[in-house]
Formats: sequence, C-alpha cells, structure tokens
Amino acid sequence: MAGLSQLEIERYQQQGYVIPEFSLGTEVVSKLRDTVDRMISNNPDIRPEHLVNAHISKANAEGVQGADEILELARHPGILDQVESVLGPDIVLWGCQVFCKPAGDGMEVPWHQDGHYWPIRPLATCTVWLAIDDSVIENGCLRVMPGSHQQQTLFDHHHDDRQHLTLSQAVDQKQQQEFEAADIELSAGQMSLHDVYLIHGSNRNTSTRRRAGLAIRYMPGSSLFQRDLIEPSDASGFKVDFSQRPLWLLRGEDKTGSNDFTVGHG
Ligand SMILES: O=C(O)CCC(=O)C(=O)O
Repeated sequence: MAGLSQLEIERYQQQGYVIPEFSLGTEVVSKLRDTVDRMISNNPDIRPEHLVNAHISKANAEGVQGADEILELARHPGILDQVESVLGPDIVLWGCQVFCKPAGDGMEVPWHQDGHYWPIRPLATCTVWLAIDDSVIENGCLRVMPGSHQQQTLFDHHHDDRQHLTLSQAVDQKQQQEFEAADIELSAGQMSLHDVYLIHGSNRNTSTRRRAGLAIRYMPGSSLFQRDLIEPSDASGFKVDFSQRPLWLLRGEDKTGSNDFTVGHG
C-alpha cells in the first residue's frame, strides 16, 4: 500500500491534519476543474461554497446537481491509500462538497468542528480537502487549529449572524483563543487530510484569484451513519438533509453490520 508515511501518520494523530506527499497530476486536476466549472453553471441558484452532494448527479434531497466524475475521483486508489492509513481498511464514502470561493467575494467559513452536524456514531471521519485551484493565504486557504482534535470533544458553538458566511455557526471564543491557527497552503492537486474533531475554517476571498476545493468525507466501517439522528434543517446556513444520503463501501467491510447501502441509490 502506498499510503501515508509513518511520519505523516504521526503528524495526523498529533496535529489532527496532515499534508501528504501524494498529490494528483495536472491532467486529473484540469479535468476536475472543468467538472467544477460545469457544476457551478448547472447550479446557478446555489452559492459555489455550498455545493454539497457534489458526487451525486441525480436528483437529491439537497437539490444540488453533482457530477459522476466527482464520485469517480472519490474512489481514486491513491486517495484511498492515504485515507486507509488513518481510518483503517474499512472505508465508507458518505459525502462530498465543493467549496468554491469566487474571486472578489468568496465567503468566510467560521471556525468550527464538523462533528456538530453529522449523524455518525461513533463520530469519526477523515476529510480529504483537495485543492482544485492553488489555495493560499491571499485567496482564503483552509486554516486549522492544530491539536484541537486531541480531546475528542465537541466544543460549544454559537450562532454567528455576520453576513457573508458559509456557515452560521462558530466555535466559542474560548477555543478560538486557546489554539493557534495554521494556514494550509496547497498547490492545485495537493490535498490535506483532517480529523472530524479538528477546529478549522477559512477567511474571505477578496483577491483576484478563485479558490476552489473539494472536501471528500470518509468514515470507517466501524461507524454507523444514522440518517434519522439529525432532522433536515437549514440552521447551519444552507440546507442539510441526510434522510436519503447514499453511502458507498469503497474498501473492506461494514463492521457495524447495520449501515444501509441501499438508501438513496434507487
Ligand atoms: O473550504 C473551506 O474553506 C472550508 C472547508 C470545510 O469547512 C470542511 O471541509 O469541512
């Protein structure tokens, strides 16, 4: 297996994230950029930071028209090798989101932990955040609070009613002050992996360069995706409805024996 090195695995465990040596080639990235451009024009009423279900091309509960090419990418053996190094051999794909911040008015993503919003028990997910464009400080790259995952705790979040936010919930000030932020600067084709408990966010994009990224969400086969645990809602700032969310077992087996891999595939 050509997964993470021992050093990268240790970094992921200690810091809650890692930027692997592995990256995608320019041809793959260029095709992905075309796919994302098409998705943006197919979803004219949805902010490009809110393209959930980017991997689902048919009608779905969240009303985003995704693309089969994204699903294909989520199955990329090289990416799965990285994920296997931190999640183990049983890998379930449960979500993909394009976060595209247009030049000039790209939205801020407030500091948050994803675990608040996801119906997964035990709570576990590795997100692969893949840079579709170069993602740097200037255009609002992903930012993390290294080590904030270590207590495996979901800190309190409050409603953030500032305008122009991708998410209307933010982790409380106390945690924002406790940890020191790190910017994850990536060239297109590079990726970072982060843990479900890691506090992360990103600044607005007021630059002249677009910043698009694809977040691919994988959980281990030892976790259960409980679709009825979280009611459909738009409380976080955009519509979230897990009731018909499909799952794909990409490697190994469903150790819970209870995940439903038929829902949402009809
Ligand atoms: O793309 C961003 O700036 C934020 C991504 C994010 O919040 C996530 O992957 O959960």
